[in-house]
Amino acid sequence: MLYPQQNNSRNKLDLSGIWDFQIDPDGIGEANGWFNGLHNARPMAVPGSWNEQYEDLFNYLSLGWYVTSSFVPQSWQGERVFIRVGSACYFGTVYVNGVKVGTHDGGHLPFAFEISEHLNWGSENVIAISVENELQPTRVPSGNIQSPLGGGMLASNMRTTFDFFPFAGIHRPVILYSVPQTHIEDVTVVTDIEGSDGIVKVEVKLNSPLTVEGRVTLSFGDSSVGAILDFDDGAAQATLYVTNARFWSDTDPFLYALTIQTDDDSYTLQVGIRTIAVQGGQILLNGKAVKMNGFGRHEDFIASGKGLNLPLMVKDYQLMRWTGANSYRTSHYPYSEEEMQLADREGFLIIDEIPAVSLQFESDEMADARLKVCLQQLDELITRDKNHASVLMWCVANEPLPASLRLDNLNAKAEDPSVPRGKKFLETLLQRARQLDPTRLVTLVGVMGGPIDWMHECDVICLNRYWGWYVLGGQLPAALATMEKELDDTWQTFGKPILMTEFGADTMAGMHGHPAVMWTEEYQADYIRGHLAVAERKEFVAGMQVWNFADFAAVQSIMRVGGLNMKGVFTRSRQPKMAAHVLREFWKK
Ligand code: BDP
Repeated sequence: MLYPQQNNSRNKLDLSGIWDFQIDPDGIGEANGWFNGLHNARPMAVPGSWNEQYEDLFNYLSLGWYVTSSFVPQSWQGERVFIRVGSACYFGTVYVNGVKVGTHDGGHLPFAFEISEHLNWGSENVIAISVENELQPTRVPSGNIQSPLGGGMLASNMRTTFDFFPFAGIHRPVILYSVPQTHIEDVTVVTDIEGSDGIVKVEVKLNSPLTVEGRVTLSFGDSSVGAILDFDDGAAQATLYVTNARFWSDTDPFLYALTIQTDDDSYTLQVGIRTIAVQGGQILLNGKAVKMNGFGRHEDFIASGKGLNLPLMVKDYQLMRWTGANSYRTSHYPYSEEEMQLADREGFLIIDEIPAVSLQFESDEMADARLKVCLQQLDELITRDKNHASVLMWCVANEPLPASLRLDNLNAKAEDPSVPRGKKFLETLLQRARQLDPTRLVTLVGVMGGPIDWMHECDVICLNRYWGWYVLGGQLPAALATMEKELDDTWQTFGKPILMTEFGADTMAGMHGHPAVMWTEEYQADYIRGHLAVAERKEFVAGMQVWNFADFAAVQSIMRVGGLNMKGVFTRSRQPKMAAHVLREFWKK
């Protein structure tokens, strides 16, 4: 799905701003024509979650209506016009001038509907979007089911299965865009390396099965290489050779501009030439071993919730660089497209994850329903992000949970029917990811005590481990020894690169202790120093990703002080804890 852009053949109108908003807990809005205007509206920022914009909406997850109006220029008439929503959590319905134009299931991914037939050209148009984020067992991520890890510990007032606040609303820009009647519908770019030369393979699809000629050009400074695109049945391929190419990497994120030109349309993408592979215990970027050091993160901030927040995004990249990080995982859902563009430009190595956090497989029926959702999410994610140089890996799940998992007895799961059911489910996703994109690595992130048998199809073994926090808390020497042994055993089992995708300790900024006890800044610093020191001795550890970059909103519970998960090395307002300096000591060397 191409990101909208403005050029001579295309137009783009960003509807970000203050919209009218009204909650609809009884679901009466549609019958009463709320799509034409709200009778009791209050202002609401788009993009943004509604929960932290008003106290009374903090815990509200049911239906809410957004209405605005937009002038569509006369000059757009004759073009095809679409409305595109970057993300609505969880279910969105779009109306234009009173007509329902489409619905979309699932958060964190974009969707678009053609609205050409419903527009008033050269005048105002009423745009309405209703959104609800009810926690439901068959949604992904799921809510309102029992978690094997004990729902009450992580979530008291909202029954999530996952450990972050279920922010609701329109989280990313709503855009009106126009394209020509015959237009470029999709572009797929795959790059390769031969010696010092770069190879750029381009596939282009038009929206109609035409036999026409177009052109593709790759430019860098004053030079360019190009090729003819011979469209047959609306599809064309070309291969470009770049002698002495400048390869994209975390240390030199060089991007070329790739432009597709047809008689009617043109589209430009930023392209990095790079390869990605694994060999033994190493991840190879452009044939050379690279470590993916950094963080698990969240899209989360005061007031904006999960809404796109551009200054915050720039600041977070600067802070990550300050620690020496070069990588992160989009835990636990796809991040904004703007964020992926910045990762390309700044040279961050991304593990790109669908919203499949804390999947459960308690029955065939439930597993089938969730698998359907996950397959759609994977499809949508790969369609959206396949051309980003920064994306090295697709991650199909975070901490899928066997029904019998218990943190106090990590081995008790013989005869658990959710184990084979889960294996089939996860392997289906891994295979689908590989089939949709054979050029990238595929993985899933395993929970402590989860079946390692679920990971055989992964290219990289991703482990979330809390030795020294949830298990062996306050006993760092024993915790680190157990962690080291587990790493060695896992390497023996798989012979594949291992990434620690989570390890961390809740820490109240400003709390100190000597000796270092749990929750103090000293404990978190020692905990992270200990983990990084072990990892340094293991060549097969291909990266360490601390949980978490910053403190983030979780659901209220006895485990989350002030409703926050405090495992950040930065506070929620982005001030460093002692541990952030420890990261610099290791990653800036
Ligand atoms: C892991 C989850 C993550 C949690 C973290 C924690 O993947 O979402 O926030 O633990 O407990 O299990 O802090």
